[in-house]
Amino acid sequence: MVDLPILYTCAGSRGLRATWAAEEAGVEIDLRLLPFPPRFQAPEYLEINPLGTVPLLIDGAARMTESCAIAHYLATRGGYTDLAVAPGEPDYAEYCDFTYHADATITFPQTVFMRFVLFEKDKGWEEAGHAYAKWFWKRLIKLEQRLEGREFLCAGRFTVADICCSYALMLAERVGLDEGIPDSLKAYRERLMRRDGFQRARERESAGPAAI
Ligand SMILES: N[C@@H](CCC(=O)N[C@@H](CS)C(=O)NCC(=O)O)C(=O)O
Repeated sequence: MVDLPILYTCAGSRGLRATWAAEEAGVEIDLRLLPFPPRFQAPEYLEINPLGTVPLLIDGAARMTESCAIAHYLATRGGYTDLAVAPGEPDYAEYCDFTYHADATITFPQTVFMRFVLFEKDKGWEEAGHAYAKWFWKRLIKLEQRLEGREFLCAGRFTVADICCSYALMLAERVGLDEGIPDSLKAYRERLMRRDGFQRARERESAGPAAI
């Protein structure tokens, strides 16, 4: 019997990028849903991931803790598929850039907003948290401009770069950051959420408690 890659995640967390990529790529995974945040709600998880963060992918000897890297890995695990852009193809550079951009530049200010405004209200950091909300909205300019006249970010097709960036737009809606999202990006998000692969991923994650 072949061991499946094991994905530890919390429903609706950044791990949705990985669950979604697995569905789109047709890669079977052993999905293990944890309560959020695992460092407090499932402290035994720290033994397998001392960071305490989700997602974590274990595939044989490989262990990965970055949602965008996991999404790309699942899309290319058996060789390049249309879900990734291969070296030598047009837009390969842009594919790499937007896949990294998603978490490093877009989700980063969102998580500071969530910590300061939603999770640790009692610390008196709310004002700073709202400044991070504005910073997040300003940073959407790159996505907005790239999608002018395009349905998808790269190579004229749906790829992991879309999964990674659109997750940030979905998170924004859930945490009260939707007012600064341009209509064109809302429409992009709605289009991607209608995909069968997204619906299946969300359905699979619905078996666990929601993260946010
Ligand atoms: N850059 C990492 C960040 C992982 C991360 O911070 N995940 C959040 C959930 S969205 C988490 O686990 N937070 C709980 C904690 O830090 O204890 C990624 O993209 O996967």
